[in-house]
Amino acid sequence: MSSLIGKVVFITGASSGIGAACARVFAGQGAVLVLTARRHARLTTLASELSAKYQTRCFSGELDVRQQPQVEQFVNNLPPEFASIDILINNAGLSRGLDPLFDGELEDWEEMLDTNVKGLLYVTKAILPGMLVRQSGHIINIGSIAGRQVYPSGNVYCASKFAVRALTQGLLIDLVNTPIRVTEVDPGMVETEFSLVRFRGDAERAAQTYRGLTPLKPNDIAEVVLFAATRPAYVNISEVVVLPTDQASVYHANRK
Ligand code: NDP
Ligand code: 8X3
Repeated sequence: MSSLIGKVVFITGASSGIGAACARVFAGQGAVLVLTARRHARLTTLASELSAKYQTRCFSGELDVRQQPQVEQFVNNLPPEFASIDILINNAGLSRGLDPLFDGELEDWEEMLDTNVKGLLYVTKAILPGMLVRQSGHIINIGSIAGRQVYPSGNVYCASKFAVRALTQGLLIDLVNTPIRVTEVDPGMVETEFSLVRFRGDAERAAQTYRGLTPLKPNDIAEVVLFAATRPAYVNISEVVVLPTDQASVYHANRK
């Protein structure tokens, strides 16, 4: 296992779910963290927890990945000890609504595509040049099984995750002549705030997503991300699908 001690890990969407779990597992391995999301208060709380538990050096900042100039400025103005990013975890993402395409809301479509696709591109574009100069780095994108199969009313969310998959594959090809690694981790159902966000705070409807089955926990995904990040430099885990045992595909779940 390659050491993460002192490696700088930049995480988008670290205020909740999979992103926060990644922060915890990487902190446990001695990494230095840049925690970003829009809800800065949550990041401050997480940073205090990690510094008390692991003496982690954390820099946290409010960042909306949809705002390209803000992303560029944020990355270019990181304090020197956090500026040489070794690992980027492109995790920020969301779904809005679950409706047939013809009933979809324009603003929901914009939000999903702006966050999941353009946001990932903006952050990558801001961070990758430094990795190229240093000839070192690892970009880990959180995709989804929704980027491999389309489910009813999943239309635009699925399209955004299919795009993440295409971008991961494109990056992998474009970076083949460099030591920079590119990984995509595609989870099935993980119990986070994802469904609460999708259904705009309707907790009862969100809970239905995981009804009668045992979903993954955010930490299950974080451990897979950690595994990919700690392989020897000549090994690239290019893609991993992680499902709950109770889920076989977007269409097949074992609900009791
Ligand atoms: P959560 O809702 O718990 O976390 C989503 C994170 O994304 C939050 O930290 C949120 O932070 C951040 N985020 C959303 N919009 C923006 C934005 N515009 N700028 C910056 N950060 C943003 O959900 P998950 O942890 O489940 O989701 C993480 C990733 O995992 C997403 O890409 C999702 O698509 C993917 N995924 C989730 C699955 C699941 O079943 N939960 C399955 C497969 C993939 P804030 O609101 O503070 O900005
Ligand atoms: C989240 C997984 O299947 O609920 O990406 O869309 S799913």
